[in-house]
Amino acid sequence: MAILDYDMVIVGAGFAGLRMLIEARELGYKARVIEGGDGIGGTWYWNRYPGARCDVFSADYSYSFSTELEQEWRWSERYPTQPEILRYVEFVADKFSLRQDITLGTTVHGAHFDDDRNNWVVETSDGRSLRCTYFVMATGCLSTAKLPDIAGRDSFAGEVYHTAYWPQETVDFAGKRVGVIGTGSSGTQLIPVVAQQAKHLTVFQRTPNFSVPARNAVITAEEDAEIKATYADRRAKARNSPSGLGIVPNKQSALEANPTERNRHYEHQWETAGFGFVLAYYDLLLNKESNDTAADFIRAKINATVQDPATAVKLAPTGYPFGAKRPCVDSGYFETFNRDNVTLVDIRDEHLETITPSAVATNAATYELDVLIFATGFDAMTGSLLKPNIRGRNGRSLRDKWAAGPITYLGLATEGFPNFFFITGPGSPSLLSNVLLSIEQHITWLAGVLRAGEAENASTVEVTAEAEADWTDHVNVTAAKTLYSQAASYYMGDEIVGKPRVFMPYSGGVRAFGRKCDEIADGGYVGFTFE
Ligand code: N01
Repeated sequence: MAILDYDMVIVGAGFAGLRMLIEARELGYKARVIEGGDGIGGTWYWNRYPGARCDVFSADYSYSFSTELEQEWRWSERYPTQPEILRYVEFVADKFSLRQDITLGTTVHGAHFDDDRNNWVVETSDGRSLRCTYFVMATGCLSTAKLPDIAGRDSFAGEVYHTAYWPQETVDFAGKRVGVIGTGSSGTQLIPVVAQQAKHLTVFQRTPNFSVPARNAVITAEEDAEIKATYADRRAKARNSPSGLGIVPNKQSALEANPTERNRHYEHQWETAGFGFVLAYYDLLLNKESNDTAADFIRAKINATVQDPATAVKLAPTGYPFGAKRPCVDSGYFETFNRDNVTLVDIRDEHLETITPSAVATNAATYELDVLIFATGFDAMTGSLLKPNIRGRNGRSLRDKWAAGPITYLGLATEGFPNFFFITGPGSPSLLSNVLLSIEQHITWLAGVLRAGEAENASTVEVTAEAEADWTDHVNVTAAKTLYSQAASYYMGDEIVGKPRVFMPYSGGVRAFGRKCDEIADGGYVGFTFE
């Protein structure tokens, strides 16, 4: 008999890892969380760049498992800042005494399934090997930051930052020439804040993004009381909605509304909906002609906001449907380009050639800088799952198995890797949903799988090749009905040169996904083997 260190080892102390730890305790397991950072919070520990906040309503981007927690915590804004979310995570960790089961500052290099003993050996950066029954990667979908492959990248001698590895100390931009490469959600949040402080800001944009206004606001005492009185309803609505945001999509097609009505509706959504703008009509992501109406509306807004016509043209997204690449939710992004101290460089016109010790150079000009910020995103969805060398039955590596793209059952498990699970992995609604809701759904459902395994005295829980092939096929068929493949995006693996081009998240929505999971559970966890 092998001696087990833990029943479960969980990688990552972000929202998913902490929630998994709470569930593991409920299951009666001895569990350990291994976290690479020197603090808990995952995404919200690392991404502390100026302007960082969530674009999901705070009350929805919160745990639902404890009514006491819901009643005790008071959110101050609709869209909470990174420091507020981190305070929430710390509050949860203290309230539920989680810290004693978390090891910080330690990464997992690799893990292998021991075929003889039916358990996992997890290798950590402090040289230890932890033996456990269940191995769970709760590493998040956007946690392996990506640096661009630009000649001379590492030669810059000034201050260099990546939004996803922002230092703890305040960065002072006053009197400095700052360059930002990247205009996704992180860049879009950071740019307006840096522009207010820097002597000059140069933004290097490759693909213009669709962005809708956040319309953030303080949550008043009355609103807080209302939120607290209606949490149960709110959660039910969220679970019953496609995105997990509780927004009921408009049942009308954009093409059914006449242009005046449609414009009025878009105006209303623009003022109130934030990310929900994408649900203004049910078919915006299904029909290109419908999508064009929303895309045209947003382009007109950009044009009306940005004073310099040439800059407005550069900022207007074209060539891909609205929503097919993750839209941004901003606070004063387009207005920032009306400032005298901000320059937009469109690197589709001016090819970005090299980074030197003091500048970023294109084929047209050299931009001298004191500070260079990479807002260049992540190796999404599979990056963190494939970083450690994970080997399943007979030493087969996950990297080999997923060489042509991830194959999973429900985004939770993969055949040949018994007792191994990942939270909001490829094949689950993950990045297309309110990820907090998806995390909790995945974890509570996984608990049901594990209980079923225990009821059968099984030493391994594994998915079948047939179940994962069918599910992966369903994920592809569902995505093929949408416009998602018409954009180069991290949903499709386009963010990394050479990454297989497959659509990774499940686009059928959290409601359909939840129902499918319930159906599988009711059928006795069809697609799993318990041995
Ligand atoms: O990363 P991104 P992000 N040369 O991949 C550019 C979540 N999030 O950190 O579009 C030049 O979106 C790249 O250009 P292109 C949210 O899910 C949420 O901003 O590939 N440029 C793009 O402009 C979000 O979607 C919140 O052509 C290069 C940018 O870098 C996700 O995290 C806040 C380049 C990367 O954008 C990721 O956002 C922040 C190169 N070689 C983040 N390589 C909220 O909740 C990349 N780029 C609000």
